[in-house]
Amino acid sequence: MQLFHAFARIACALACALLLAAPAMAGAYKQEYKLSVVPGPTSGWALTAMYFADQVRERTNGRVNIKVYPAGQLFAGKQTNEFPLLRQGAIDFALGSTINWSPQVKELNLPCMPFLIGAQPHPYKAMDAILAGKSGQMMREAIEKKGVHVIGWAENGFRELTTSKGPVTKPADLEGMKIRVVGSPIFIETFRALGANPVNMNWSEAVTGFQQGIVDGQENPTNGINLTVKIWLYHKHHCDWHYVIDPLLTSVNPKVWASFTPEDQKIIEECATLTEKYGKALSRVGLDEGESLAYLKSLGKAPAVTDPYAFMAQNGMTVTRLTPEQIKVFADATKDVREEWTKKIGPELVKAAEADMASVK
Ligand code: X2X
Repeated sequence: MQLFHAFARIACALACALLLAAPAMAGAYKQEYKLSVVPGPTSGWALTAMYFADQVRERTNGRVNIKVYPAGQLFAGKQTNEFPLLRQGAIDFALGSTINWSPQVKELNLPCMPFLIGAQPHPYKAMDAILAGKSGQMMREAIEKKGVHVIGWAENGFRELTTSKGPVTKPADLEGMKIRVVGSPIFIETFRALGANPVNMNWSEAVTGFQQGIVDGQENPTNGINLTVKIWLYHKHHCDWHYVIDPLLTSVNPKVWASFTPEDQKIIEECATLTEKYGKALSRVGLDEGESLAYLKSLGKAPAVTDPYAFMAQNGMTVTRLTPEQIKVFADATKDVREEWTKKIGPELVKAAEADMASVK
C-alpha cells in the first residue's frame, strides 16, 4: 500500500510538472504573428504574402500562425518607416520592398539604379542571377547588419510608367510631367534627370492622387499593382521601359526568429523558397516566355489576366513597349544618376551585380 502511495505521488508530481510545462512551451510562440505589406489586399504582393502565411501555417501544423496586414496597416502612414518598426519588433514579419527599405539600407538602392537591370538582354534572368549571386548575398548581409533577418526573396516586378498624357517614347515626352514616386532620393534624382517633376507621395495616398489628377503619371509593376488598381481609370498610356525592378524580401524580426525551434525555422525557410517561386510567377505572368503561367497552372493558381498587354489595351490604354534602342536613350540620360549612386552604395556591390548579370547574358 505504501509503495502504491509512493507511485501515486510520483505520478501526480510528473503530471503536475507536465501540466505546468505545457502552457509554458506553447506560450513561447505567439498566437499570431503580424506580417506587414505596403499595398492593398488584391495586389500581387499581398497575395504572395498570403501564400507564405498559408504555407507556414499548414506546414507547421498551425504552430506558426502569421496574419497578413496589407495596405500599410502596421505603420500608419509612411512606408519608409516599415523597416525600423520591423527591427524594433513592433512588426514580426514583413514582405518588404527594396525601395521602401533603401533609405535605411543603402545597398538596397541597387535594383533602383535606373536602367541597370532592365536594360540587360534578359532582364528577368539578370534579376535572378543577382538574387542568387554574390550581389544578392551582399544585399542580404547589409539587411542583417541593420538588424532584420532575411528568409528569402520574392518580387513586386519591373516598374513601368503610366501617364495621363502621352504616349512616352523618349525623355522629352516626360518634360515637366508630374510623376508620383516613393519618398526615396534615387527616384527623385532619376526623374529630374529625365526632365520630369517628381512628387513624393505614400502609396496610401497615391491612388486618390491619381484620381484627383494631382500628378500626371506614376511607375509601378504591371501585374502586381497597375492592373489591380485599374490604372487605366486614371492613366491612358502605359510605357514598358523596365527602368527599375523591385524585389521583395520575406523577412522577420531576429528575436522572433530566434524564438522558433530549428525544425520550424527550417520549415519556414522552405516556405520562403516556395514563396519566391510563386511571387515571381505572379509578377511575371504574361511578361515572360510562358514559364510563369505554366508554373501557376501547375499550382492551380492561374490568375484571371494572363495577357496583361492585351488586357490593358482592351481597357483603352495605349501600350508602348520600348525597343532596346529607345531604352538606351533613357539609359544615357540617367548615366550620372547611376554613377553617383554607384559611389553611394559602394562600387564593389555594383561590380558584383554586373558580374552576376554577365553570367546570364
Ligand atoms: O509605393 C509604391 O509604389 C509601391 C506600392 O510599389 C511600393 O511600396 C514600393
